[in-house]
Amino acid sequence: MTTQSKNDLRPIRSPRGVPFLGHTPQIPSTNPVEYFGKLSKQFPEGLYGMEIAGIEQVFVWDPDLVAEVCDETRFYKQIDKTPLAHVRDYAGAALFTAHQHEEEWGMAHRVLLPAFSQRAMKGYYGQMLEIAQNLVGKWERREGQPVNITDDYTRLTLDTIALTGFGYRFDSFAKEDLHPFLNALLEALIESLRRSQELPMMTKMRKADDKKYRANIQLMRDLVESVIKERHEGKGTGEDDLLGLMLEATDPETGKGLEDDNVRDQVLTFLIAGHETTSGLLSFATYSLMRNPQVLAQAYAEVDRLLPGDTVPDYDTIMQMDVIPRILEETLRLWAPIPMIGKSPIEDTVIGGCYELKKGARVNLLEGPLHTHPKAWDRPPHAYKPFGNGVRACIGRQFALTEARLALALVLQKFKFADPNDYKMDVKEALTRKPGGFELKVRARREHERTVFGAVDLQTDDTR
Ligand code: MNH
Repeated sequence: MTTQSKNDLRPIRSPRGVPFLGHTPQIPSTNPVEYFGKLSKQFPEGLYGMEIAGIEQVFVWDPDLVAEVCDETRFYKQIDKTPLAHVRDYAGAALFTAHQHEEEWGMAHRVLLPAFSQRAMKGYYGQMLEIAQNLVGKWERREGQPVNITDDYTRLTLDTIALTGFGYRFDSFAKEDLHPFLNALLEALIESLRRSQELPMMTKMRKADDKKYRANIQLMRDLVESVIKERHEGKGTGEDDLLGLMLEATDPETGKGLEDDNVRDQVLTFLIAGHETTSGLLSFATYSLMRNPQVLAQAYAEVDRLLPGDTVPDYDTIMQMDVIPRILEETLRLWAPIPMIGKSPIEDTVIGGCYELKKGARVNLLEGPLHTHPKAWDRPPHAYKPFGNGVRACIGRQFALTEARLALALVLQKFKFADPNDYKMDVKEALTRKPGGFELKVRARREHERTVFGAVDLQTDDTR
């Protein structure tokens, strides 16, 4: 960057605030990111600043500004002063919430990366399929009754990461209620978010909430302890899943293994990060398909072509799909399950040639406004960030996409959906977002509803 004269600098504009209290009083206690997204419409320059709980924050979504913020020589993933600083109360220095400078991040990243290669996905596939078939089984038993789509996708994704990662069975489809772990997690996430938006003084005054928060954290840790204990007692070590790797592997760079407490925090992190977002993705995808019957018809046609009759999908078939992955990508564009990520400049810097950011300033990248910005169409590399950026981007991307492709393919092979209550999107934000109260009726597809492909059709592209 060339030297900047003071004259080139322009102030970052702000919505009107309250003297002394900044913008804190106007932040809604539910769905704050939705609110930040609405405010973006008032600032065509693609960024604005706000003071929340005494912290200056800058929100950016213009693709050119975002491209600068994604330059890892200038910006890093910010934990301090973000909700993640509070998520560390239970996720510690595990992958998601570790500071870039903490040794724990690099160690876990190096040890776990091989477990997330596309090749590794082939190894998890059988277990992914087993859980997806449990979902199908439940919906077959519920034929004609309303099912809570989001809750069932949550059962699916939680059971999948627990089984593939840790050999642990939640058996969520056998139970009427969601596992208590999920409620504890939801409440803890909401509390973390709330703490990041209020002055510490306010947090201290909410004694009962604090007690509840600690109890929720304890419940989650107890579960993780039992997952680890089961491994030590049962199958023993030597499994080549995530837990096996974390217990056994030494980091090539430091020559050390992961500490016990760190393994505990990683297991909890994977149970959280490995299910929340993918269930949101599947829920938003199903919602979007209900609203786009032509796309739904294309998805059915793809499934009927690749999985005729009762064909059980194998890994290669899932990888050959085209329409379903595009539906998932588009869903991630319009409904990114993690709607905002935090970055900070390593040194004082200037973005867009005129907006000054101080070292360590908190910069929030707004996914929704970024993904729908008119410039997004001709700025591809940095205009689509549903999995975050750089070394701190999602490690579980292939895992999520493999699991989601399979689940969507299987439910479309088997079911038709009906929306008798005309569901209106009601986003619920915790750290991730999901549709709230999303119910549909499901019923088995009949033979005549399946797309019929003749031998000729199979050889041409225009089978629709
Ligand atoms: Mn995931 C980081 C989105 C599925 C495990 N994930 C991130 C980030 C985003 C993200 C965005 C970066 C956050 C930040 O910068 O603060 N993740 C997703 C989405 C899906 C998803 C949209 C599904 C769709 N993630 C998964 C799955 C797993 C997983 C599945 C595990 C099996 N994600 C992680 C971990 C990190 C992460 C671990 C932290 C990586 C790191 O910082 O090194």
